[in-house]
Amino acid sequence: MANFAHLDADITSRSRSITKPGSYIILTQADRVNSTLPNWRDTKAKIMTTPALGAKFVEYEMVIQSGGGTKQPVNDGFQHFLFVLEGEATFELAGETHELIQGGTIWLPPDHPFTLVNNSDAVTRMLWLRRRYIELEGVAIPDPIITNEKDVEAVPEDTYVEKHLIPYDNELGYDMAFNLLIFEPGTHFGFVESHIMEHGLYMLDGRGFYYLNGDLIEVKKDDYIYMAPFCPQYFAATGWETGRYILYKDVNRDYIDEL
Ligand code: UGY
Ligand code: MN
Repeated sequence: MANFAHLDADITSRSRSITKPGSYIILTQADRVNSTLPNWRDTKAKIMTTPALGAKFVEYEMVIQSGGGTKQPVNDGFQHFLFVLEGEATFELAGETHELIQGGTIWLPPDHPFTLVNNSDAVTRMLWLRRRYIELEGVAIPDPIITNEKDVEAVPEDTYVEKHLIPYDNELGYDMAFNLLIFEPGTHFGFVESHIMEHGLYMLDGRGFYYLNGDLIEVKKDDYIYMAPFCPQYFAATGWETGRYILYKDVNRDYIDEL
């Protein structure tokens, strides 16, 4: 008989994932499952959101082994956001190489083929989001962004601070935001939000309570949350550590294309 002794069978305390389509999902790291993506070698993709949930984007946690990465340039016509959760990666765009470390942040407009390889000895984990770009007549498509969250200034936002990793506030060319929200323990939102924008949320540090559409759920580092449009949402940071999460949302468009 196979020996499963190394696996934790404590299902009730281990599984905290919830799926409420049309509302939200919580997908914990322990409950995520590996997929193989055809264009990636020695890499497992944990697919966290797709249109199967009603979402307009696809988001992955990519786990890239030493020597792993893209087999051929990613050239799919979508816009891309990449963020280094852990480890290092060599990113190549238009013949230029960039060495990414933890916190490395990339935004690419459509039609900017890139490669990404883990040349280090350790595993690299990345967040990757792909979405169709919505062009605006008369507004130029912005250039790629290659930075690190550590170099982005935090701005005050109600009861917490946040870093706008994509500078969408002053630039209609961007139709997505990726903000890094930072909460001191004990701080919380000033109100329960409900809005048209979808969210993909990855907990980077700390813990807290998320109120989602009537449910109050404890969340912590490495949990993932998808929030559908108009899912009422509220966060309160608990624990002893500063809480941080990175949050996708759609911005700067008026949704009439969907009529
Ligand atoms: O900007 C936002 O929509 C953000 N305050 N929402 C969230 O963190 N759930
Ligand atoms: Mn929100």
